[in-house]
Amino acid sequence: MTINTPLTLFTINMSHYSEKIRWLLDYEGIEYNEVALTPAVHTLPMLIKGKRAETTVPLVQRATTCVQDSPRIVNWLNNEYGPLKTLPAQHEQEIVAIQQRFDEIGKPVARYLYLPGFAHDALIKDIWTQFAKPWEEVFVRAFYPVIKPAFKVKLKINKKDVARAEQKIDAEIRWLEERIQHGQYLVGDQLTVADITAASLLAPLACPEEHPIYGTAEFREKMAGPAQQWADSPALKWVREIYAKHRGVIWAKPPVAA
Ligand SMILES: N[C@@H](CCC(=O)N[C@@H](CS)C(=O)NCC(=O)O)C(=O)O
Repeated sequence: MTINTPLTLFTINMSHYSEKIRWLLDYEGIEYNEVALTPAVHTLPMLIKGKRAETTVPLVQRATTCVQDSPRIVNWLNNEYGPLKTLPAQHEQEIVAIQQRFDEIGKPVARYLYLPGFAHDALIKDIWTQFAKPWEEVFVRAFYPVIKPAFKVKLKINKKDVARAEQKIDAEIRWLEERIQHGQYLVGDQLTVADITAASLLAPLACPEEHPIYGTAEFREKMAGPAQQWADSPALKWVREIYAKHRGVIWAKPPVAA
């Protein structure tokens, strides 16, 4: 197995953790094929491939090697394809610490978006089935009335937990605002994994136009509506600037269904 063996990135279209790794691969020029999984149907393949009792995306696979969990994927990519230009050794500790802090708001951000989002079932079903095979589309649409409440319990989409999520997001947005007063990049004078993590994990709130889902008018209005409170904050403006400057075309090579 060599570096020339093709890399596959398993994602869910709307997943911001997936976007983090997709962006990293694009920026580093590491070739990969993206396989977009349909929510709910993703569970079993990710459980089996990840071998970590987790069902999450992103997951990368090269031949028989599978790596799940975005910080573990960053490490693995650095070892196998590195040194990554976005993980300069002299700043690695600091970058990894910032990566960790923004990885921690991924779930609060999802929670915060789905509370208003679930008032728009047609939109959620359309997003969830964007890359579905015909049978998956039938399955997800038919079982949506069961999948939705299960998802709400799993992701703790209830008023109390969403209120906590809002506080946590707000605190990180304030932290980011303070940090970017010292320079355009979070660490050093170039784009690093710290910037990619912060920008992609906050992207569903910032709605950068480069993103094919977060950038749509419908997503902005129906899912990110309450995030309007931060829309003009320096932090979310920074996210949009980093996207405009460093993201490039998303899905230049469109993902395929699993
Ligand atoms: N710690 C993980 C979190 C990934 C995560 O929560 N992914 C979400 C999508 S944004 C997911 O796969 N949710 C479905 C599930 O948990 O089965 C990482 O950094 O990769």
